[in-house]
Amino acid sequence: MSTTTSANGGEPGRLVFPDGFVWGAATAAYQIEGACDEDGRGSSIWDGFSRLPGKVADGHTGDVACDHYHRYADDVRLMAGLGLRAYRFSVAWPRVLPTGSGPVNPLGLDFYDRLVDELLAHGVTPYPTLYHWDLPQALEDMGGWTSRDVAYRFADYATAVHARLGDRVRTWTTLNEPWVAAFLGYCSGVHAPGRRSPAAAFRAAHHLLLGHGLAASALRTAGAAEIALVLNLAPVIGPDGGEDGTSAPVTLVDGLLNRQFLDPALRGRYPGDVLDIAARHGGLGHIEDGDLEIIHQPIELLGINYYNPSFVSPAPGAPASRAFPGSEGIGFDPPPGPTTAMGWPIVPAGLESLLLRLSRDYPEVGLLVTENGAAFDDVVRDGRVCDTERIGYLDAHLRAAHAAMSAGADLRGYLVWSLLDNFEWAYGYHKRFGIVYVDYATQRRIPKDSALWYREVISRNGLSYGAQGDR
Ligand code: GCO
Repeated sequence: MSTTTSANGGEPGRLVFPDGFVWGAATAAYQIEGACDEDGRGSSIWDGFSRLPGKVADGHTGDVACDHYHRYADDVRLMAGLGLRAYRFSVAWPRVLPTGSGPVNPLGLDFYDRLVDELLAHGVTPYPTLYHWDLPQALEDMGGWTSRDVAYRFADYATAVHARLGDRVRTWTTLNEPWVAAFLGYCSGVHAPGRRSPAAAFRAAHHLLLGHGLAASALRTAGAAEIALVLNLAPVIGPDGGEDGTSAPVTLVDGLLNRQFLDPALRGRYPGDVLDIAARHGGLGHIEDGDLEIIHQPIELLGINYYNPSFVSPAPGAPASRAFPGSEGIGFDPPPGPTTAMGWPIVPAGLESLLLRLSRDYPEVGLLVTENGAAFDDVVRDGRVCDTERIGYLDAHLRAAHAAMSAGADLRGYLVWSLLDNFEWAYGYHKRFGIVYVDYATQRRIPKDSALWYREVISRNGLSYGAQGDR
């Protein structure tokens, strides 16, 4: 993929992306499918966790969500109508293997068969993610990701899905955000399975990476053309505005959030500073000889989920963040500035610097923005959602991505998070990230102004100059 992009594509006032740039949107199974008890689907850790009092806002669950399991054909038509070229979705492990292993549930695979065929019939390329946090409960009952065996079960599951879909799916993502699965799921406990042990989190992180390597190897053997790993990455910015690892808070948080996953997957080794922290929180007994060779499988794409930088500063006496073991004395307060409805700072430049860092430090892998987007307090008025803030957010981040590409970043595409408003984990349905509004009472879909704007961007393969929306 050429990364040279003409600044204006020959026309005054335009910002053009390379031919073949992949424009799409992303979702995840538990967040949109619903039908949690249908066609043989087994229970996932999120089915149980969302039913625990106080874990999810107002007791919301994924039982119905966007009812995508039944409405997928209409949703695919909606995608095609917006001109999407790619759709990133996740396969629910408990639909395919209800207890996580053993015999395949054919009805579960049938759904993804139908979905892939519908996408291809509408010219939309499927980008399945094999794990987006909905671990079968039966495997959690055996230790979940703290159990080394689950990594091997994951590779078996990946093989089963590829056996059904591999003739039509080219690009396979193993994991979505192993840091979130491990450190929000097993350390802070704000995500399923809700455990609160730093030692468990480091074990889970390692076994997730091991599962990635085992699955990548199995997929490659089965003939997969492209393999990706999706990470939630962020520039870590110190009080002086710097990102380099000169300050201890920046080094620690960058190591735990970014390099703990980038280096094993792309360099075949853990960073020494991360090993030191893990050794102090439960030890390194879970890392066996040969594991890093298994994890370090060649992959074609690094998926980047970018929302905002992580801001850190010395905070003497502050307790450790529950998600960052060893972060005593570190503050995580962003500087004043515009935020989304999640309270996340809006910093498009962070995407540019992240893409340039990844290109510099890990040049052997292509890049794909697999999630970028924002929640805002959307309101329907006269059948329309005028989400100018979201348009501004997306416009600014696409400009940042374009600037990184112009500086040499090998960025292959951009998938907006998310196609639909959906179940935002512990926030339930209170946070709307979609470019398409979902009225959960009626399941009616309303393309927001941002969807119509994105359709224009895709059709032009670029942006107009100046402030967003200038024509
Ligand atoms: C993530 C997950 C998504 C979230 C989105 C907004 O990146 O956290 O992949 O499932 O819904 O990022 O938080």
